[in-house]
Amino acid sequence: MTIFERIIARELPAQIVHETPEVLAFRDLHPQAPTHVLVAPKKPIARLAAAGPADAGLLGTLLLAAAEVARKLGLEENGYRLVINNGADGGETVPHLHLHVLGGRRMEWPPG
Ligand code: DGP
Repeated sequence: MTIFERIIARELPAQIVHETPEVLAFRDLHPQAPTHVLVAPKKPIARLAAAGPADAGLLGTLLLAAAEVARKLGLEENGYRLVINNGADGGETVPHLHLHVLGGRRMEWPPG
């Protein structure tokens, strides 16, 4: 069981900012921006590459939940960044699909 599954099961504490029947959003333990929230499906999909056609609706739900989190946390006006780290070179450290919502500062492009 991953850390995120344990957070979703309420076995580990987290600062939850948004919840729906399919999605949980909580603050990142090591924030990389003034606002840094992780939006995860409750269904344990390891990473984007492990999602299949049956997950298409859930992936859309995840994106819309990220936009809702950004709206709720006041990021909409100045903007924000969404990130998915997929696999080792992508920087993935927790093998449970999640979107990073980063905001509250100007992001650089390209990322380092
Ligand atoms: P990634 O590298 O994309 O797999 O992102 C994993 C993120 O999860 C990373 O930014 C740090 C965060 N994280 C790791 N452990 C915990 C935890 O126990 N609680 C919370 N809230 N975040 C965690």
